[in-house]
Amino acid sequence: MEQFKKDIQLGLSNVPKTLPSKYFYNKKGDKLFQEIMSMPEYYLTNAEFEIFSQKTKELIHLLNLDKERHFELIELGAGDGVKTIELLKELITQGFNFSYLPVDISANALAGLKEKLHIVLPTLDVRTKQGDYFEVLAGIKETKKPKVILFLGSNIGNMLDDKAKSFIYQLGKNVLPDDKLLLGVDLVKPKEVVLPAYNDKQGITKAFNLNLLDRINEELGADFNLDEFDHQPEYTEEEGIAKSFLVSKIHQVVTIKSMGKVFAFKAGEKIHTEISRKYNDAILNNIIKETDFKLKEKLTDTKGYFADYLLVRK
Ligand code: AVJ
Repeated sequence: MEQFKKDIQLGLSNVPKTLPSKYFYNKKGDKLFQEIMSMPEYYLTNAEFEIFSQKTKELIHLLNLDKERHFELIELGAGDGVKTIELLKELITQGFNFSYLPVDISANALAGLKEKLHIVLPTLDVRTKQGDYFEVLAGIKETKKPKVILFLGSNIGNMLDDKAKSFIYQLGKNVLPDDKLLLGVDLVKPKEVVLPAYNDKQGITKAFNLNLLDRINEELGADFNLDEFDHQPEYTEEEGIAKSFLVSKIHQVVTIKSMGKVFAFKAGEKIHTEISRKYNDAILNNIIKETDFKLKEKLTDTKGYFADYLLVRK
């Protein structure tokens, strides 16, 4: 709570104003994100699900695991686990010996995942961990077991490149020489495909973005009028970064009671709430060049929209 308050205070004092996207995921935000993943415009989930369901055996082969050795399958930002379950099932069928350690910022999502896994894969050893990615990094080192780290769904796309660099660098410092990282990323493509994914006709993404203000209202006693803000996504293929903004429709002053602060918004003033970076080999190679990892292989969907990159230690 204190951290939330600090982050909001800092973001709204920035010029231009920002709010951290990690705060999208409260109970209502989780539900809206579930809806986003099933929208026709949001191609990312289907594309990666296709890879996990159609290329499962190839994926397992690439991971080059030893059936005789117990390993840990750690998933950062596991969410509902729908894609991962495809992999988990096949690993079990093939007789691999492993534990599944899903990590997520949302305790709510983790509880749902645990319950689901208990039903569909009752023999699987599952150990959930709540926290943000950076918080759980150090804990990864605790065991000397071989590890496969999954970071799927283009979740890394919420980080600016410098942050992604330091994250993968840190990850490299916290794993053993044979450990692997499977990184699922959305690929750079024309705006005709990308923009609708962040600007759906039903307004689900808009509600997802606005929920951030609703959460500040509820948890910090603010008086944001959600009707006076618009959702505005931006993307150019040259830059390869989808950006989401909330735009104040009018000049207005918002009070955040628990902080004892007021924030003024000009008509047309934007709050930057999210980046969703898109990648290709060159962009990814630039991000990992100073880390212990190198690209080994990539699996893509038939449309070539999405890629799961296998990274191994240099
Ligand atoms: C969960 C971070 C991958 O950036 O595409 C979806 C979140 N935001 N629609 C993304 C999101 C708006 C999503 N990630």
